[in-house]
Amino acid sequence: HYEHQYLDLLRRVWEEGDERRDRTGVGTRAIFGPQLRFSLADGAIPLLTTKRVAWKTAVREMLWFLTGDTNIRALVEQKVHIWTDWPLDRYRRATGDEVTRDAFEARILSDDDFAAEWGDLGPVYGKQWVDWPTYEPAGDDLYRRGTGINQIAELVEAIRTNPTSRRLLFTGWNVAEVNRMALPPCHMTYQFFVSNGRLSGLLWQRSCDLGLGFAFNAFSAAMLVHMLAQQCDLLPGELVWSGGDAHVYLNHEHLVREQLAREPRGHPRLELLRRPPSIFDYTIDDFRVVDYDPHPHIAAPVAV
Ligand code: UFP
Repeated sequence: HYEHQYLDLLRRVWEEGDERRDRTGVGTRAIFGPQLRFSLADGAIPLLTTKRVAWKTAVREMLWFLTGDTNIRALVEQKVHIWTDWPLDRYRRATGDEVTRDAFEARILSDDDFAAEWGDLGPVYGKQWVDWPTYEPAGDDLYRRGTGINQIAELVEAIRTNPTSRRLLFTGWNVAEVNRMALPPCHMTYQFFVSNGRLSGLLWQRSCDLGLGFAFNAFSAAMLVHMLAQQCDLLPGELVWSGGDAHVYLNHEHLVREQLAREPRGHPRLELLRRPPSIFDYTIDDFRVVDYDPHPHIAAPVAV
């Protein structure tokens, strides 16, 4: 079963990882540079079955990235809460107001000015993916803003017209702007490879929270390969997931023990119900996962 690769990695990091302090203060055990491979043939997708994963949340997030939006408001409108903790933390620190998450989100939805000031995450994924900023010389050491680069549109065009290119990639890691992001990209660089009519993708994830992040990141990356393959008249090939710092937070011990005690079950498949006119035109209703019968969800705290 494809999921054993993940479970083996989880076990290895927990048993053999280097225990260390991390940025969040929670503490992790970590190893460096693991790689996992998942087939995407016939709708296959690396969706974990040893716990229920809210895959629709991952779809909504991916579609939000593709719009270029960097404000949490559009996510909160769809009841997606995964990005709220960072702006909430910033707001609490800046104002001393110990507002609850629910009250903060309610205000993001009801108050335009508040959402603009406190809901923005800085130039995170969406901005870099579809509107990477450029600058043009405007005389005397002055520069003016040029037209942004849509890396995703260029990628689709390149896969279609130059499938053997070794430059089929996009990245969220804008060196000049990482300091202004609420969270620098974790799933930072994606590369693609076309062979025998199949499109494969490689994700380089510099930092991976194996207990929480991985389930989403692997599903999202696989889903993106399925979408790109559909748009480029190719079949999906493989997802290669490459981690940099692959870690388990010390307060996720219950999750590790519970998940390792469970057996993977079934092979869920992703169905794209429609072929939209472009990679930017998918909606949540275009995605269906079938044969997904996972073990129950396991709650675990997010390290902010
Ligand atoms: N993280 C993920 N996947 C994501 C995401 C965050 O695993 O998509 F946005 C985790 C990795 C790490 C933390 O535990 O969030 C980011 O912290 P740092 O920037 O210090 O690596």
